Amino acid sequence: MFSQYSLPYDFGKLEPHIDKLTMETHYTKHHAGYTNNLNAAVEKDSSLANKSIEQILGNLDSISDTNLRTAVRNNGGGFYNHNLYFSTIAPNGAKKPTGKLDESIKKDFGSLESLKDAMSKAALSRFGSGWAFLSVNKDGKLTVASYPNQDNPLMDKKGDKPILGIDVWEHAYYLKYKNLRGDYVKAFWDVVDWDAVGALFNKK
Ligand code: MN3
Repeated sequence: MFSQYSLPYDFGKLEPHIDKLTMETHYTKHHAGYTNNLNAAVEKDSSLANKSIEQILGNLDSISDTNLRTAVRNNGGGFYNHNLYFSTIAPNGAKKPTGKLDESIKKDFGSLESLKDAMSKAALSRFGSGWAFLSVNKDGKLTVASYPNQDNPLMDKKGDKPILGIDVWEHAYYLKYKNLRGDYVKAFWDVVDWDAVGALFNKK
C-alpha cells in the first residue's frame, strides 16, 4: 500500500503564497485520488507487489496490460510527483540551499537565481498540464526539464532522480491565480524548503 506524504502543517500555513483551499483540495482530493487509484491498480498485477514506486515507474514496460500500464503511469506518476511536491514546500522552510546542493547549483547553473529562471521557464513553457523538475542525473549533475501530465524523469530510465518539482496543472493554482501561471510560479519559490531539497540531493 502506498500512502501520501503526511503533511506536517495546516493547509492555510502557506498563505498568502498558496491559499488554504487550493492546498486542501490539492492534497485531500487530487493527491489522495492518485494514491487510491495507484493502490487499486497495483492490486491487479501481482508482479507489482512489494516494488517501490521508483522501481514501478522505471519499469512501466513490464506491465503487459496496456490499460493497467496507463493507469499506473498516470496515478503512480501523480502519487510520486505530489509526494515530492508536498514534501519540499513548507512554511518557514530554509530560504536557500546549503552545503553540497548549494555547490552543485553554483557549478551547474552559476547561481540560485539562474536555476530558478531555468525552472520557471520550463514551467511556463509547458503547454497544458504538467511539471517542471530539477533532477540529479547519473553523473551527479543537476538538470531541469518539463514533462506533460503526471510523467516524470524516472520514466525515462536515464537514471535522473527528481529532487524538486513545480506542479503546473491548473488545480495547483487556479483558485487564487486564475490564468496567471507566472504569478503562481513566482510564489512557489517563496515556499520551497531548500533543506528538504538538499536532503533529497544528498540521498541521490
Ligand atoms: Mn497537482
